Amino acid sequence: MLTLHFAPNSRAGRIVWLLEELGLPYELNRMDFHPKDLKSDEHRARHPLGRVPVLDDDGITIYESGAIVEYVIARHTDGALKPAVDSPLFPEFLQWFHYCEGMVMPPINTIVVQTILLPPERQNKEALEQAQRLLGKALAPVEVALEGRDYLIGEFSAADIMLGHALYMSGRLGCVDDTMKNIQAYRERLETRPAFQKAMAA
Ligand SMILES: N[C@@H](CCC(=O)N[C@@H](CS)C(=O)NCC(=O)O)C(=O)O
Repeated sequence: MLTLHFAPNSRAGRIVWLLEELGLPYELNRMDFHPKDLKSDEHRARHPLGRVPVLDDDGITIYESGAIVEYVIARHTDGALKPAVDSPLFPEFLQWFHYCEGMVMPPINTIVVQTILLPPERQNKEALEQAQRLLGKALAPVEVALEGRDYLIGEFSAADIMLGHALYMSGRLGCVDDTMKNIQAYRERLETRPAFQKAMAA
């Protein structure tokens, strides 16, 4: 049985979205997004930094959302939501899949720290503005890639679960500027997917 260690409004939503898209049975271990749960000895035994998501697959424990997505696809599907290695879509799939945690999430993390996590007296306006500029730069190629396409590689794939979730989070933080029309339409398209809605309601 797959058990997802989960907290709301976190990257754990990606994994719920994935499992719902795939129709796989799973259990949720719901925790609060709070140190009392995430930094407990019990959860640190699963993830040394006390973070989510963590997946447990009958005693196999794995963390890092991208790795979990890859693991579930490899071990629990017949290659769903991922082009075959010899497909012309494969390189682009890999690129956008990893672009998410590599390029888009770092400035989002800084924005969250500088607006939500730090008390106002410790917030740094310069760091915030730099992260906002960086995020704008990181999203520009995504805006271009989505021109004339419904999804990042054309068809819906796990890259949309990674990057789409990041864009959803950045939209909620008010970080996607109004000029990025393709990204806005893409987010709205993703938000109509029943699996996405179930995941965000979890
Ligand atoms: N790169 C990791 C990031 C994991 C991560 O930072 N998760 C956040 C939630 S989105 C977390 O657990 N934060 C709790 C904390 O930092 O105490 C992944 O993709 O799984």
